[in-house]
Amino acid sequence: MKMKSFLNIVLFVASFNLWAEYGHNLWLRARNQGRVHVVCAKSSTTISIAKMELEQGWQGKSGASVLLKLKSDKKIKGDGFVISSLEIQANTELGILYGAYEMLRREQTNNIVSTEIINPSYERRILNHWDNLDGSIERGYSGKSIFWKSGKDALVVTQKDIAIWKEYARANASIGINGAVLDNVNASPLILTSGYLKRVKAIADVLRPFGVRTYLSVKFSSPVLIGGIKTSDPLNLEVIQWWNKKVKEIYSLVPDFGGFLIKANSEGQPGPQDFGRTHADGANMLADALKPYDGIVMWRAFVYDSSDHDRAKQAYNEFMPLDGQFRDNVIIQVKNGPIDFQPREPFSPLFEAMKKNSVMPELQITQEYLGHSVHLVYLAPMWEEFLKSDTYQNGSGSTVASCTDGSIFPQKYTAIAGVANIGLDTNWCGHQFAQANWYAFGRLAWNNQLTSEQIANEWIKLTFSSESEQHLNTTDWTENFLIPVKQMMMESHEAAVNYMMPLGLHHIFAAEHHYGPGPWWAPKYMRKDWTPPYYHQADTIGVGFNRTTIGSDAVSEYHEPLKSQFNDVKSCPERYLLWFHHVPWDYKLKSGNSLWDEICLHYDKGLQQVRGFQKTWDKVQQYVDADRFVEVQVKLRNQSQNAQLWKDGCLLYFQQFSRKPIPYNLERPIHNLQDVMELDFSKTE
Ligand code: GCW
Repeated sequence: MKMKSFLNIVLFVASFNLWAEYGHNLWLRARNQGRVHVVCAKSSTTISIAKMELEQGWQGKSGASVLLKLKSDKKIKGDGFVISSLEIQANTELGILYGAYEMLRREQTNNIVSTEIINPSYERRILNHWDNLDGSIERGYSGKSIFWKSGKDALVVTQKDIAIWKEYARANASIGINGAVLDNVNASPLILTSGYLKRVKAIADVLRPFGVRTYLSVKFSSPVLIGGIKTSDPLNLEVIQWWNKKVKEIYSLVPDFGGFLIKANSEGQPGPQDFGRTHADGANMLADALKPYDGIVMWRAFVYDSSDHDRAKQAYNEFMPLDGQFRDNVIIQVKNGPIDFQPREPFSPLFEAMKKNSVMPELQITQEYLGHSVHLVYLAPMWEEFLKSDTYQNGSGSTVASCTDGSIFPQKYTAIAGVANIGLDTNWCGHQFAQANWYAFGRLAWNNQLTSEQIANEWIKLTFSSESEQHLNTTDWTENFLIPVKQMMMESHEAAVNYMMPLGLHHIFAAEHHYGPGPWWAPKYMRKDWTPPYYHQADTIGVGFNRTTIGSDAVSEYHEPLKSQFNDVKSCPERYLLWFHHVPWDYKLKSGNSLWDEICLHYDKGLQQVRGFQKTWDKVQQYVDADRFVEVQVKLRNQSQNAQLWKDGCLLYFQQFSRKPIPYNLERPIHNLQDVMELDFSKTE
C-alpha cells in the first residue's frame, strides 16, 4: 500500500478520540486492550483497514495472531465470511473486512467466537439519503447534509468533507451497510450535471474501500430539464440515447456505480405516466441503460393520487398488474406499510402479491412520524414485527423477510433500504439513541432474523462501553444499566404508538411537520387525503377507516387467511383495529373495556411510559458521561411534554364525537383543546 494512504488511515482512526464525549464515535468506541498480530497474504486498502481495525480495537488475548484468509468457498455467499476465534476466511476482501468487524463486535460484547459461516440476508443493504443539493435534508433532524452544501464553494471537496465521508463509510461498513443513495428521491436534475457528478466521484472514491457503493436518485424529466430534449417519454429514441450516454458518463467516473433510485408519478414528481406509459416502461428504459454495467433500478411503489377513495390501496392497484413486466435488474422499492411510515401499519400487501419481480423493503430510519430527533424511539421492534409478519405468499411461514431475501422465489438481486437519519450534527443523528436505529437497520439488513433485543443489547454495550469499561462485566453494570436501558428501548416504540396513534389509528399528525397531534387539521383548500379526518373518520357513531369488504375492500389485497381475519372486527388484531374498521365508541374490546375507554387508556399509558423512561434515565446517571446524560435527560423532558400534548389534544378532540367522559381513574388533561390546536396552527402557518 502507498505510504500516503496508509498515513491517512492512521490519522483517520486516531482522530476519533477528539469527539469522545459527544456521541460522535457512535458504537465504535472501543480501544485495544492488548497487542494482536494480524496476518494476510494479500495487501490492499480494504485489507489494511481490516488489519488496522483489529489492531486498534482488539480486546482478545494479548499477543494473539489473527489470520485473514482469502479463499473461495461455495458455502460463503456474497459478502459473507467464516469466522473462528483467530481466523477470518472470505471469498472477497470485503468479506474479510466484515469478518473483522464481527470479530471485534463479538469481543466487545462478550460473545464467544465459535466457528460459524455468516452470510448476509440481502445482497444490497442501502441507505437512502433524502439530502438536497443545497445541503438541507427532507425530513432530516440532525443538521445539514454530509454530502452537499450551498454557496459558491458548493462543489469544492475539502479535507473536512473527506474526513467525514470516511467516518461515515467506516460506520456503515462496521454494520454491513454496502450502499448509499446520495440525494433526495425528490431529485434535482442538477445531480446529473458534470460538476455534481465530479463530486459524486469524489464521494465514491472515499466510500469504495469500505465497500459502500454509490447510487443516485434521478428525476425522470432530466432529459428535458438538463438535456435540452423536448420530451422525457421513455420510448422516445432520443430520450433513450440521452440516458445511455449519461449512464456511460457516470460509469466512466464511478466504475462500481450501483444504480438509480426513482420516485416517479408520485407527489408531483414526473414519470412515465405523463406520456401515457407505464411504470414498467419507465423503469425498463433505465434498466436497459444500466444493464451493461451491472447497475440496478430501484423503482419506488410509493404512489397515490387524490382521486382514489382509499390511499392504502393505490400502490397495489398500480403495481400488481405489472408483476412480471419489469427487467430483472429492476427492484420495486416498497415502504413497509401501505400508507406512509406511520408509527404502526400492517405490512404492504405488495410484499406478498409481487411474485415475478423482486421487491425490496424501504424502512424509514429518520423519525419523520416518530418524534423527530426529540423522542427516544427504538425502531427495531417495529421492523422486527414487519419482517416477521406472515404474508402467506407460499403457505404459512412466508414472512416478509423470506418474500424479499430470495428464500421463497429465486431473485437475481435482493435488497433493503433505510431512509437515513444522518446529518452534520456532532452525534450524527440528533438524538444519542437515534444512533441505535442506524445501527439496527444495518444489523437487520445483514441478518433479518436477529431480534430487536439482541441488537439493543449489542448497541448498548458498544455505545456506552468506554465509560463502563470497568463495569462491562460486572453484575452491577448489567443489572443497573444494561437491563433498565434495554427495557426502556424495547418499550419505546409501543409507548409512541400508545400516545400518538393506538389501536390502528393513523396519520393524524399536525400538518407539514408531522411532529405533534393534528386530528382536526382540514383546511377547505387541502386535498382530502392530506388531512387527518380522511384517515380517522371520527363521527358520533365511532372512529376508524372501514377497509373491509363492505368498505374500501383493502382487506382483499391480503392473502387468506389474513383477508378474513382482518375483515372481521372480532378476529382483527386490535393493534390494527381502526386501520381496518370503523368501530362504535361503545364496542367492547377483548379487555372488556369500551373502545372509547380503551383509547383513553392507551393515550394515558403512553404518557406514563415516557414518564417512566425519565425515571429510568435519571437512575443511570453514574454510568454515563455527563454530556450524553444531560442531552438525553433534556430530550426526555421534551418528549414527556409532547406526549402530554398528544394525549390531551387527541382525547379532547375525539371526545367531541364520543361524548363520553375520560375514565375517572385517569389523570385529567392539562391543556385546553383550543390551545393545542392554536399551537399546531401557529407552527404550520
Ligand atoms: O413520508 C412522505 C414524506 C415526504 C417524502 C415522501 C416520499 C421524500 O412526508 O417528505 O418525500 O414520503 O417517501 O417520497
